[in-house]
Amino acid sequence: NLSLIARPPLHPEELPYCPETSPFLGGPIRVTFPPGLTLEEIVRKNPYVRAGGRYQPPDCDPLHRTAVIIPHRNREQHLRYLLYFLHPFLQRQQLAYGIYIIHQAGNYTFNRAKLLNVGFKEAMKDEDWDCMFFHDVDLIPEDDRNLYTCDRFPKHASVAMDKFGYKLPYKTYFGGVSALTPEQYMKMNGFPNNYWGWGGEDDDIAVRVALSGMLISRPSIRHGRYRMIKHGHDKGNEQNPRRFNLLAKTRRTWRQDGMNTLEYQLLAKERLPLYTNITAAIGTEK
Ligand code: UDH
Ligand code: NGS
Repeated sequence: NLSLIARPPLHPEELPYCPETSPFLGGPIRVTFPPGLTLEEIVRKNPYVRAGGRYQPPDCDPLHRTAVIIPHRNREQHLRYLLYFLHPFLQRQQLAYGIYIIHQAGNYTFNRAKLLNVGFKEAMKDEDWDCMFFHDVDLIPEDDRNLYTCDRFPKHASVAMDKFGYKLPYKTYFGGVSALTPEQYMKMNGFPNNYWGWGGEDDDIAVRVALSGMLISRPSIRHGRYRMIKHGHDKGNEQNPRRFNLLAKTRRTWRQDGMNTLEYQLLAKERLPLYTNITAAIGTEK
């Protein structure tokens, strides 16, 4: 029956698949920071976003399901700006997505990589995501052709940040925004749990990618552009003096520290209008 074969593929709810390239992409985005922005305003501007910061294209069956994991403590204003730009950005890409904020409880030294491990674990309990975006709260993407989908290899997305003159600061830089499939993530045993304070954890992650036999994939320098919201050093995230020693040992430690040794206490998981808010107690340095 030819008429059946010729019809676009339908999923059970009778929607056609979304196209390979979204018709809604607009390219470069003018990123400025409107004063007095409120969460209510962002909610109003994104009527299709559901509780927990979840979205599905209304008129097509998405080809990709992406969770965005954002480590967070005490950066409420940055968070508002990121949500303001990120929700419409992801919708223009016709993705099914969910946004997760991983909040470190207490005042102990910040641990970005461990929070990302917590985010991975908690997001995967919700849904069979096919791509995880690990996203600093202060980086706003400036071009929607920078697709929030995963590649054959772990992807480093923030290749052109304004603060580095829109180029990589060094060849193996893996900080800012990166994306892995759950398979890639598990293959490298997730991220390290033992980097407390600023610096080095992103380099450790890049080393893990290589040690587990993978390469790094990157968008083009034209598309992977980000504007960083200017800020000073955070209290509670001082430079980690141990980072160089830890990095020197990654080859010996990556199989013994990571997803397979992750321990934390989930204090709250709230489905807020624009994101799922996860609060975790992640302990202290041994
Ligand atoms: N983060 C928080 N709260 C903190 C610390 C870090 O939410 O107290 C998160 C946040 O998502 C941030 C990410 O962790 O984007 C990375 O931390 P960072 O922004 O401190 O790292 P970055 O390298 O900045 O961007 C370091 C301070 C640079 C000061 C420059 C002064 N001119
Ligand atoms: C490297 C850090 C990275 C950091 C990068 C950019 O030196 O964690 O600088 O820093 N590695 C070590 O400290 C071992 S930035 O210019 O954003 O402050 O991401």
